[in-house]
Amino acid sequence: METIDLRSDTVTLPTPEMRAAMASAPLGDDVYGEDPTVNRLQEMAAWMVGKQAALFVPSGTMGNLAAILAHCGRGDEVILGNKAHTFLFEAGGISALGGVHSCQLPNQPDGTLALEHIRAAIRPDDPHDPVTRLIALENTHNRCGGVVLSLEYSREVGELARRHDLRLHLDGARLFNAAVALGMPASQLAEPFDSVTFCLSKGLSAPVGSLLCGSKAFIARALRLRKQLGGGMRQVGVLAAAGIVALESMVERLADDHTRARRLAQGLSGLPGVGLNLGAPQTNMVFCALQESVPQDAEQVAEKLAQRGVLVGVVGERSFRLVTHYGIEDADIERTLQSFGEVLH
Ligand code: TLP
Repeated sequence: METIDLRSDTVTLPTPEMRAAMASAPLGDDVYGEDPTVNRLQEMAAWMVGKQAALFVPSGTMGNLAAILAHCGRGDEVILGNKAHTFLFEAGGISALGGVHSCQLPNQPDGTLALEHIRAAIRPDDPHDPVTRLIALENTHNRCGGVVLSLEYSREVGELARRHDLRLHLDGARLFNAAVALGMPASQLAEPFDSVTFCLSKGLSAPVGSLLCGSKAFIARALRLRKQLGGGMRQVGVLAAAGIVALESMVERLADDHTRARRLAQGLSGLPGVGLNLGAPQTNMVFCALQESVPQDAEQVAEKLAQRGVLVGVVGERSFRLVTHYGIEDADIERTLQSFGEVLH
């Protein structure tokens, strides 16, 4: 029985084309800036996101960390959401390693931060206060259900940031999911931001790596920070080669994941005992919850699903996250629905 792994799109394996590209990639020492494959990936990424330059980093976490440290000094403040990945799941790196203070605003169900909340959080010039330096958004927003932030909203936050001389960073781990869902180039969606992180190793299916994109001066600062964080890699073109294939051939395919997520959500909502706790999926994530009538909790249900070869993410006492990705086919969705039906019967 083949396992259906819906825990995350991070579980994707490289495509045969990626493995072939990795085996034959021209290489050099990237700490000297001499890996031609890395340089090519960085140029492609910068172009696709509409920024002057890009930096290959080992993970989305390091991309966000280097970005926030490049924008903020010790004691400076970043405004972000209380459901932001950077706030919840990056091990507090911005404060542990950068001394950056965070101001957490409530994420609205649509993944946004209310403009009036941002406005009220911007500090006056007062020696009692930390200096507000940065606003960080997330698109798609993971914990808000994989929802898409609109370009209009991002522009409004961008204007607010500029009026107060603040920088604006995007955790765009799944920026291409957002772009495909909106039918818009990623460069347009990224336009209001000073810096953007996006990941190759999620729906784009490369094995490792993320790109941090921004102005040349910003990327020069981030390069030094990457070195400080131990992220200077050597013949890393072996990984960048897979990233190039990901950007060339895996972006449009994300639409299939979105279609399958909708089918999964529709099927789950038709099962007695299951409710969609974050509404219909906009991209590749389905969040659902067990209703009161179900005597089992999420861990118990997940365990029984695992016995049937279906792996799901438990994100609360009674709730799950299921993520579609390269490697999940239509038949897997149907088998997942069938397994849920059996376990909840
Ligand atoms: N997210 C992972 C887990 O850490 C939760 C997942 O399975 O979704 N930003 C966002 C929005 C993310 O969802 C993630 C990974 C990251 C950053 C961090 O990327 P990595 O794992 O490459 O450090």
